[in-house]
Amino acid sequence: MAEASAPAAHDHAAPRIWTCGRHALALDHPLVMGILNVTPDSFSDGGAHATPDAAIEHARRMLAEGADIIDVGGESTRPGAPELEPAEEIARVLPVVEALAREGAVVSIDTRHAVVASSCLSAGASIVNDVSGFRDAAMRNVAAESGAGLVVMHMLGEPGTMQVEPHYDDVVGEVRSYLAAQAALLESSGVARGRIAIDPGIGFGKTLEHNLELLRGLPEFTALGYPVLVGASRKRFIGALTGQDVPAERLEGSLAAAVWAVTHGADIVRVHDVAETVRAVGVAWAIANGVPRE
Ligand code: HH2
Repeated sequence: MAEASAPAAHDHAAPRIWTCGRHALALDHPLVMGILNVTPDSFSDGGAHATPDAAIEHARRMLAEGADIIDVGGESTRPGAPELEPAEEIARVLPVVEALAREGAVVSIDTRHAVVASSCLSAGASIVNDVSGFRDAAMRNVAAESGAGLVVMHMLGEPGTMQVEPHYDDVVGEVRSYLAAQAALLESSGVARGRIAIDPGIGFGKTLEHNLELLRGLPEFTALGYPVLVGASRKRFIGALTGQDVPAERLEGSLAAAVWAVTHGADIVRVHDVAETVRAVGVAWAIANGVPRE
């Protein structure tokens, strides 16, 4: 009789690939996406990298620390944040995207606006990270006409109102169905399946308990077959658990969440503290899967 098999160790021979424009990202180890906010009002590091030179310098540091992807955002999506004019968003992000792409970095553009996404793709970005999950038909067209990687995230409603008494009957089931439907919509618009990653959208219209349930339910997202991205870094639910009001002080909780995520099915973690995350996740991954082959 066959022995009950242990959880599948990682198959080094055939890594899954996330196709992001000219980059084929192997998912044989967790990828770290470094957050680059080119905004005066992000919740976590508001204004620290608001000029192009400061932002580019910070991105170079994150790349040196082991970031696989740099996620450039020009519009804060913190709860209640005002919506930005796309022209202003483009003015903030474009010089940064251009410079980093020219240096060979895998650049993701974090935007809800089709015109911003298309300008940044022309400037060399390889990934479109849309917190509104490609709800906008114009955004799906930009996606279909490009070869870019796409992050489809779940958000309940809009940033202005998402935290007003969010309710689900079954948060994991509902978020999972939404992501599956949005990914199918992209595929029916002509996007190759291998370009799509999904993200349960920690903090986007979720209570503390919803966030915890989503993290506990990660294997259900992995089961959809798309790479799974998790963005928990410095978020409010961590502060709620640790009693820390200042986002930049939430390092240990952020590392715990990243380690949990990669050991429960996440392929990509979106983080502020790259060096610390690379080390923490590297150790957790080695325990779970063995040492990656060079
Ligand atoms: N979280 C934020 C922004 N973009 N994208 C993805 N895919 N997943 C996330 O969880 C996610 C995201 C948070 O927004 P913001 O308030 O701008 O803060 P920061 O970018 O510093 O995390």
